[in-house]
Amino acid sequence: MKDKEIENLIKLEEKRQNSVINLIASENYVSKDVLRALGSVFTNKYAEGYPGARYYGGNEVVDKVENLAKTRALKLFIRQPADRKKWGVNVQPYSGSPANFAVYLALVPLGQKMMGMSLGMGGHLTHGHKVSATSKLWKWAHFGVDKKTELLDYDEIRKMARKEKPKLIVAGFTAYSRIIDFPKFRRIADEIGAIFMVDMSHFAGLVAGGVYPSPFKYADVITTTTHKTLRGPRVAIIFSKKEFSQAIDKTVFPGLQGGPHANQIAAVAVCLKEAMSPAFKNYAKQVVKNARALALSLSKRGWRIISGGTDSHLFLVDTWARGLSGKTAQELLETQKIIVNKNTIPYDTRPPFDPSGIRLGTPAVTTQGLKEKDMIKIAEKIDKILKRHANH
Ligand code: DSN
Repeated sequence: MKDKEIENLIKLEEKRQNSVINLIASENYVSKDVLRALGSVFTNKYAEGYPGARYYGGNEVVDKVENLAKTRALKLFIRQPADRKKWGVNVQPYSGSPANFAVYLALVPLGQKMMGMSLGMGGHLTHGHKVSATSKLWKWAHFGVDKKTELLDYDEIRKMARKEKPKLIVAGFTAYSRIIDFPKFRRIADEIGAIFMVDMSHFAGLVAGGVYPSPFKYADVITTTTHKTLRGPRVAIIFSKKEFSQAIDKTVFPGLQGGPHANQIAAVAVCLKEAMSPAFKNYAKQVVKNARALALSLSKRGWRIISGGTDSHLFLVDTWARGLSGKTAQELLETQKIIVNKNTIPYDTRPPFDPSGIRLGTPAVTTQGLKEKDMIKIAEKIDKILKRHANH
């Protein structure tokens, strides 16, 4: 590179990424092929519109890329070709937040009510958190987890849905480690005539790998980012039942966005193909095995795991139970090159910038080839660093 300052910073970040144990649940390491597509000449091209109907000339190649990404997205997540015909897919959202925003704008009149998991209990900013624009433009009802089991309580969710009558229910999480019962959510949505949306951003790679239930039989709309367990670039995909697809497409473009990022779409196509491979299925399996091994090893060393374990790629540790705030735990671990993020735990009494827990995830370390025996070593290391500062 001619720009030595940036080249140097890229090298430094490469070095940093290779020298740490990365347990951030929403991060991963993409393949060289995904990087190649991201850094390709597709970044030069404007392509407002959709394949075959663009506002700029010269899109014959970009059309092929976008169509390929769409075909691969449907093929990866929907086994039966006949079922694929029932779904539309949009690969243009710049990221997860605009994807969710586009769905709401397309399907729920402004000012109406939606329902989702609160951020503090494990949901997401765009599921109506108070500082998100989603809560300024729509009303929200929020469910959490049961105080004792720390699991979703479907009877409570049903009661809330019947009382609040939201137009749309969103199921998805950034910090809930258990399997979501999609059939139950579907039944609740049907009882009140609500649209059922799943935000599978965190666990999309696990669904693709067959180690987490697929929401496709139950949801009306499914959004996902592509850079977490799916191990692709930082964009998003919206799947929707055909009856909703036209409204969603119009909302993504021209409603919310201008030109799609063709280099990102090319990179998504690459990651979707990679996720169809047997190697990816093994990867997804190992991600969950590793998360379980790490949670179990920490639990054996006296660290309280929220809900007692995990069925996915992540889990929360209640560090405050031993007198360490999440922020302190994060900082202590970082001094020893273990990277995690502080996180609220259900019913947290501490503030979000210094909450009671940390979130750990295994997508990135599994990409690096680590297995259960390595998780035990990481747990030992975490324990050694934290217990010196714990109150018991
Ligand atoms: N910020 C992401 C996460 O870390 O889970 C979700 O958007």
